[in-house]
Amino acid sequence: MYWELSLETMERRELERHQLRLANASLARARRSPHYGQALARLPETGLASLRALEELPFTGKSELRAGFPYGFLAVDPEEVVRLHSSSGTTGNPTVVYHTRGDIADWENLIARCMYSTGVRKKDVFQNMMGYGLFTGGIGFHYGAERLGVMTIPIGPGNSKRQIWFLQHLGTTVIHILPSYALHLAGYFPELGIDPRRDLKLRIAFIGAEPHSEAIRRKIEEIYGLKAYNSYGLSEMCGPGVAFECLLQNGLHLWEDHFYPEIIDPLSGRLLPEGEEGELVLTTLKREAMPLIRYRTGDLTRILPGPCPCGRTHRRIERIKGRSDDMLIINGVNLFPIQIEKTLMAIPAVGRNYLIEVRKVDHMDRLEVKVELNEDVFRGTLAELEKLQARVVAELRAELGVSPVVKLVEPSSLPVSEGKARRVYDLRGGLG
Ligand code: DLL
Repeated sequence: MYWELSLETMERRELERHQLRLANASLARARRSPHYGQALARLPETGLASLRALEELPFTGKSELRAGFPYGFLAVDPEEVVRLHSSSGTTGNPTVVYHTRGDIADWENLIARCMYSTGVRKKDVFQNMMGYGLFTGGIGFHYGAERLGVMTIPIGPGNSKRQIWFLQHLGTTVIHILPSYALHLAGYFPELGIDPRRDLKLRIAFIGAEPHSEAIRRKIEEIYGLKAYNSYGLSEMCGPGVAFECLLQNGLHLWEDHFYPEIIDPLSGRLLPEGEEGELVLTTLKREAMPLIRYRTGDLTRILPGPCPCGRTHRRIERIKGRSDDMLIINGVNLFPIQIEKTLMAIPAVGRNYLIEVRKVDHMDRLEVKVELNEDVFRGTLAELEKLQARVVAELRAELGVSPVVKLVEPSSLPVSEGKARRVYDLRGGLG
């Protein structure tokens, strides 16, 4: 079950010594970049005496990355760079991430480690439905899968009927897919007369790149008849392959021989005691082209206590709750979109998609939730639909502490995109 037994199961004290050596080497490399040359000027040449001393160093945020565009974070001779990826931001300079040949090799190996740990083997057929190109989901997984030696179909996202044709005729056993797209794709099965559990050979899905609740995971598993593993990553660290669920699906092992995690209070920036929820901060331990020190991911999670029975010693993070900048404040009440998803998905009549809109009405915030229904429920009587609507309002109110306006809509009527799902529209202007 282990791709790299000694690294994955390294005894904790040894792992921490290993991390300290790697962190000091990473700091030395980082200082060759214009940004860290300045930001870390006061760091002694001998480096850090302990991992805790990292706490004294400044954070790196997305705004620094943008300000450093295009080469402010490059720590190697440009000739050493073999690839660039860019993350999916929409405003300002893009954030670009450079890779040396060594970075690519490490990344491939991490993906192979993740896939292998869930039981993917050479005999599998792997259909990669994530976007190829600047986004890291497609290419990142592609090379990892080839490294493992599994036949890889680089189909990318979209063109749903063709996806299903490939699933069926090539006997695909493993897919990599956005959770929102997995649910959308499922909408095509009835029309094609396909029962995925009966007619397809799927046994494993890797889902990630966007927040999703446990209920969505279970729904995907149920529809397709497979096991869906949560995969977390971000372009700034490499892409997918930063943290990954093992067979036990009880949190995501963060690969600590490549990344050093800290959890901070997103407001004060203070380090939080182990086990508390806050913003994940990562330091790269091996990256060459663009090492990042104390990078604020914006993602909210916590480190789960205790070792995992799978035998891996790398600590686990909890499923990402959202981004610190995702939080909605509705008439003073704070809430996260994932709470809405969790509540909706626990109601059996609710279908595969939903949308959240917030706007100002008479100076007050109005939270509106559009909810797709299941095919059979949608054809119910008006009285049944009214009863269901009242139930959805009541359950959301109980979870959120605010009362939403709920609109029940037809199955497959809400917009879907080929990329990451956009489910929250804050229409309050600058004040939201
Ligand atoms: O989304 C890398 C990736 C590709 C991960 C494929 C997993 C699978 P970016 O486009 O840079 O990279 O977006 C990174 O997406 O900071 C999180 O906010 C979010 N994210 C990624 N994975 C998860 C996940 C890729 N499993 C940003 N659960 C991150 C929740 C996730 N959010």
